[in-house]
Amino acid sequence: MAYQDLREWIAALERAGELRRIRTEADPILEITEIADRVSKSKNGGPALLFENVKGYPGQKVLINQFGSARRMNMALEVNALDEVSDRLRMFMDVKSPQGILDKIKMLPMLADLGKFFPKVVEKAPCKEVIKRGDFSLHDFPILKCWPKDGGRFITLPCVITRDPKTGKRNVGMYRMQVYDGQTTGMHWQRQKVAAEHYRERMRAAAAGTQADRSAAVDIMARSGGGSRNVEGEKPTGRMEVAVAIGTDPALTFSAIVPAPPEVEEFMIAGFLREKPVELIKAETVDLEVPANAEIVLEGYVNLEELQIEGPFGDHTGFYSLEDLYPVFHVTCVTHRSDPIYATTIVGKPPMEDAYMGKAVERIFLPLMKMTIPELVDVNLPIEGVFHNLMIVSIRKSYPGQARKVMNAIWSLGQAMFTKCIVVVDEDTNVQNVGEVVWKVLNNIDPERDIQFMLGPVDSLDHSSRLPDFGSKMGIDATRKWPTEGFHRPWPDEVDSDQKTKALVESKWAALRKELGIS
Ligand SMILES: Cc1cc2nc3c(=O)[nH]c(=O)nc-3n(C[C@H](O)[C@H](O)[C@H](O)COP(=O)(O)O)c2cc1C
Ligand SMILES: [Mn+2]
Repeated sequence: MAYQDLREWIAALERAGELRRIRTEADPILEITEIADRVSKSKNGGPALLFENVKGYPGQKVLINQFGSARRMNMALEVNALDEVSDRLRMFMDVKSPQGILDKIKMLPMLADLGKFFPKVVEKAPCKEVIKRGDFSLHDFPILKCWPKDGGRFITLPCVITRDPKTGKRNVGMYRMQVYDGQTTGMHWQRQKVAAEHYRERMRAAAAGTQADRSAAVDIMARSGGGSRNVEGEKPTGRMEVAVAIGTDPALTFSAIVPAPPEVEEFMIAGFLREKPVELIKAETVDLEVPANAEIVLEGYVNLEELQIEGPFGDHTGFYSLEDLYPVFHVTCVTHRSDPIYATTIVGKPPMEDAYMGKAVERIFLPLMKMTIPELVDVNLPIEGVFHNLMIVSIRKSYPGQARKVMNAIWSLGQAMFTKCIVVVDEDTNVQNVGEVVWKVLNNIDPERDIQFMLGPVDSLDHSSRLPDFGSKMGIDATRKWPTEGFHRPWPDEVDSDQKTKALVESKWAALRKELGIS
C-alpha cells in the first residue's frame, strides 16, 4: 500500500523503530545540521529525526534523514531489496509482442499496472488547507542554515515543478533554493538539468522575432540554466512559472532526484514506484499542477533576465560549492497544511542521507543502463566517490577495445556524463568489493596504455576542473588485455589452491576450526 503522504510515511517509520522524536530544543541555524550529521555518521545511518522543539518556531516540526539508511530507502520504495524495483522495471521493458491468447491474458495485469502510473487530478487537497497570496514570508518556515560558511538558509529537499513550453510535459527536479528574503529564493538548477532546459526554451521563445536573434541565441546558450558567465548583450524578457512542493510521500520526493530522460515525467516514475497514481491539484496562481498531499507548496516564477549570486553552500562533495549566478524564484503564493511538517536534508562529507538515495538510483538504473550497454554486468558508485567522481563497472568483454566503448557510452548517458573516473573490469571481478577492485585493477593496468582521457562536460560542483562545467574525465581499462589488443605477453593465473586440496581441508575443517580457535 502506497504511503498517501509524508505523515503516513512518518507513522510507518515510527512503527518500524526508524524514527526518533527530538524534544530537546534545536536551532535550525547550524545546530540541526550538527545533530543530523552525527546521526548520519552513526551505525547504519542512524534513525530519521523529527525535531519537535525547533528554536524560534514553536509548534513546528522538522523532518530530516528520512531516507538515511538502506532499510529506510527500501521502506520508502516498499521493497525488501532495491533489486525488486529493477526487476519490475525489467519486466516492463522486456515485453515481447504476445504470441497467442494466453500471452495476451498474461499481459493484462501489467496493463492494469500501467494505469497506476498516470497522475490523477483532484479537486480538494490537504496542501490547500491554508492559502496565502501575499501575506506570507518564507521566514515563517524553519528552513535550515546548514553549514557556517553557507550563503544563508537553504531549502534542501524541494520538488521543483516546471513545464516544457514546447511539449507541455512536466518535470520534477530537486534543486536547492537559497532563501534571499521572505518572498524570493535562488533556483539552483544546474545548466545540464531539465528545468534549466525549460528555462532556455522560454528564453529562445522570448528572443525569437526580436532583433539580434542570432546573438541572443548564442547568449542564451552561454547563460544556459545556471550561471551566466561571459554574458553580454540583449537579455530576453519574460518569466517562467515554477511550483515547489516540500514534504511529499517518499516515492514522489525520490522521483525528483532520479536522472530520468527529459521526456519522462517524474509523476509517472513516482506512480510506478508507489504503484498508485500521484494525486495532483491545480496551483492557485500558476499554470501547473502540484502534489495534493504536499505539506507546503510555493508557487511563483523566475524572470528570464534576472540572475543573482547563489551560494556558497556546503555541498554533497564534502566541500563548499562556490558562489555563482542563478535565476531568482519569486514566490507569489504559499499554500500549506494547517500544521505543516518541514521536510529537509543536509549534505556534506559522505556518508549522508543522499548516499542511500544515490545507491537506490544506482540499483534501479542498472537495467536501464543495460539497454544501451548490453555487456554491462554490474556497477558500483562508491559513496566516497560522491556519485559523479567514480563509477566501477564490470563487463562481459567480447571484442577488442570494448572497455573504451563502454566508457564512451557512459559519458553519453544522461547525467552519467559527469563521471570523472570510470573503472572497467572483467565480469569475474566483484565491483561491490572495492578491495577486490583495487587489487585487480592496479595489478592489471599499464597506466600509460590503459588510461583514456576525455574532455567534456563535468559536474557544476567540481571545483578542480579547468573551467566551470567543463574539464577532463578519465577511464581506466582494467580488463585483461588480449592479443587482438596488441598484448602478446602471457597473462598469469590468479593464485588459488586446487579442488582436491580444498576438499581435503574442508573435510577436516570443523575439527581444525576448534583446534585453531577460529569461529
Ligand atoms: C538532496 C539533493 C539536492 C540536490 N540539489 C541539486 C541542486 O541544487 N541543483 C541541481 O542541479 N541538482 C541537484 N540535485 C540533483 C538533482 O536532483 C538530480 O540531478 C535530478 O536528476 C535532476 O532532475 P532532472 O533530471 O529532472 O533535472 C540534488 C539532489 C539531491 C538528492
Ligand atoms: Mn526530469
